[in-house]
Amino acid sequence: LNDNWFSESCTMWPGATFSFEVKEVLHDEQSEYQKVQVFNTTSLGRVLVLDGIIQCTEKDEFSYQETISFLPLCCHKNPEKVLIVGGGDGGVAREVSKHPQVKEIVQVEIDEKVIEVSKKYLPFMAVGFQSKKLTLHVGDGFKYLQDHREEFDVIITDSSDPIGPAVSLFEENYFTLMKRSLRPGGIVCSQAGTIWNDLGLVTSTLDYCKKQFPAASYAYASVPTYPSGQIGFVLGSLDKDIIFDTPKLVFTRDQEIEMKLRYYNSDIHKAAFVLPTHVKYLLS
Ligand code: AAT
Repeated sequence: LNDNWFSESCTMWPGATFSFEVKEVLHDEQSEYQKVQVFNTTSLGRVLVLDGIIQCTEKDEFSYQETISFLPLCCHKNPEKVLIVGGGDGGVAREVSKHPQVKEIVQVEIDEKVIEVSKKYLPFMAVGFQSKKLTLHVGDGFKYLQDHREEFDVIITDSSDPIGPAVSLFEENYFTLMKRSLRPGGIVCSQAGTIWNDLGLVTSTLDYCKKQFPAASYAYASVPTYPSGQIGFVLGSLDKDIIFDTPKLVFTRDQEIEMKLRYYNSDIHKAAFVLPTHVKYLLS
């Protein structure tokens, strides 16, 4: 903190940084896994920061949480049982629990402190933990998958960046484990960095996914407070004929309102897979 301004700096995107003005430090603590901070800010509402990296802001968290949830859910013909890895703020659980076909959600978050702090300071996301569909475990997502076979229709990896506890979630073995834990026709969707700052990470994650799944693709959403203003996702499917960019389930306007969707709709779904020329062929 310099003159009440916080700057997000990380070796993953050297030489440039995003900053915001802090009104109040609500929480600042080193957990067993990472430094956990929550700020109240002048223009972004409340902000969760882990090891110096912005995880979500009250202003734009919905675009990330809705996209990482509804891209895979709406590509699946009947996503009854869903696994969320990470997502300790509760935002993805909040979105997944809205989906009419989802009956059961299991979530595995490694850091109990993130859950506790989110319940206290970020109730607009932690409301997701109140879902009756949800069973929450504290533990390592990688280890959890080692003990679960053919159980889930969709696996969403809402992971922090590959520094610290999330490193294993970006390895090829993780995609092997996810594949084994899916039911027939299953789909995975993982946070996978951006084409602007992390092209190496995007290509390696997509390659691992392609090696394990007969169909794989990359999509992105705009999130102004993430590095480069966007975030990407790698999707993999056991169904080789899947068409990722056409949702199987299209929400009506009434459903959008009832589900309080602020970013995701069926046009956004299709657009999320449209890539700029300089990466279109590289990532196809
Ligand atoms: N909902 C958007 C916020 C996140 S949080 C990512 C979560 O993943 C954190 O709570 C972290 O504790 C958890 N996590 C990290 N490693 C593991 C693991 N091995 N098993 C289970 N949970 C884990 C995502 C922010 C993206 C930031 C982009 N720059």
